[in-house]
Amino acid sequence: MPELQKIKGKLDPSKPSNWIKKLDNELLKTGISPKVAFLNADKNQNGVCTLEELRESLKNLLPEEDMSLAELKQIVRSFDINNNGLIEEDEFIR
Ligand SMILES: [Ca+2]
Ligand SMILES: [Ca+2]
Repeated sequence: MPELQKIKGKLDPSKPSNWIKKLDNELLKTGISPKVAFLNADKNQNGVCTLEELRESLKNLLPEEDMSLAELKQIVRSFDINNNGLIEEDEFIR
């Protein structure tokens, strides 16, 4: 799962994020590909994933985890190559 490795690599290593590991396990267990994960997260199917959509999607995958806004922003930033605050499909898949 190289995309998740990418997230892990970019997160602040001084703040261990347990839920990323759990998410990794969850995706492996369910066999969801990054593309499918993105399409699921993109609720209104407009080709971009907002922070809010990401939060909903992660909440569904990991209902017991309470992710902070700061963590979510960090994830969006780690993908957001053109810095518009949104994750486009090709930013997520690449
Ligand atoms: Ca969307
Ligand atoms: Ca973007």
